[in-house]
Amino acid sequence: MSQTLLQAQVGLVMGSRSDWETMCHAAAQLEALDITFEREVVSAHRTPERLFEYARTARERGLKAIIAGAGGAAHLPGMLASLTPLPVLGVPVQSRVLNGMDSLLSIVQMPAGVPVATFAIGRAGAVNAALFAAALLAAGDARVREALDAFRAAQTARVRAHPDPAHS
Ligand code: RP5
Repeated sequence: MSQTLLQAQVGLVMGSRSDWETMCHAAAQLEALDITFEREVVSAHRTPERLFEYARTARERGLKAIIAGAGGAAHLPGMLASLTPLPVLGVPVQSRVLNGMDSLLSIVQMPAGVPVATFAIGRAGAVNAALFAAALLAAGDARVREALDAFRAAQTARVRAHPDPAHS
């Protein structure tokens, strides 16, 4: 279980509780790789001071990367990136009205100098953000590197074992 009292390696934040339906997939992927993380709601608009506090203390608290999911006017990842030197991985949550295109464009169109690594809208983006965070950690952590290699090998083996799409 990676949501733990152990030192968190990754911060997993989202703009609203309603984003959990998407961001739980990032949490599940981090857990599968045995990467420790902390998770919480931090809203750029509803709790701006909490956002500042979270971002400004993130590095000294030992985080190595932050995965931030938000929908609509999705300013959370960009604001975090403006306040911390840590890598920020943005996940556009699929919004009800504009299907997540608003989230995607809000997150991806950062000005030069303040990068946010932006992923696909919805579940795929959440899973891939977790895998990308793992790849960042793997550079300096052999345990994560092995977990990531094992994940890749198992994924490939599953496809090879079940090539017929009509039969499991
Ligand atoms: C954003 O507004 C959140 O990230 C969420 O995706 C969206 C809607 O939030 P709720 O109204 O569901 O709380 O800040």
